[in-house]
Amino acid sequence: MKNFIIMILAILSMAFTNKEKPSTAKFKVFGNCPQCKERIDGILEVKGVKSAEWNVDTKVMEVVYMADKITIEKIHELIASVGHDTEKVKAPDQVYLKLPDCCMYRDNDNTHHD
Ligand SMILES: [Cu+2]
Repeated sequence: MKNFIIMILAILSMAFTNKEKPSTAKFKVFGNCPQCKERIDGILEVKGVKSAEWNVDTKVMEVVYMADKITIEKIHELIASVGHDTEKVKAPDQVYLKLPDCCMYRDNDNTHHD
């Protein structure tokens, strides 16, 4: 009986330590201005993303997410879906071309990444 209880406790503690911890990812997202920031950070207000903070100056996105709820690929796709290129995923032209003029980062030599 004592062994049985120890076994149950061992299984329980394993179950708890196996709980997913948040992952942090840092990658480049292309954009220009505070309006871009709102758009980029806003699209990541989804289940599985704990926090998302894009830096307008460095263009670096720092995202904290739960890898069991959302994949990093999906995060890149979400950002691209609102018109912003990431390191991995290019935004569709038809979405990009609808961005306000101030957000047209592909025309800006400073942020051009080709
Ligand atoms: Cu903008």
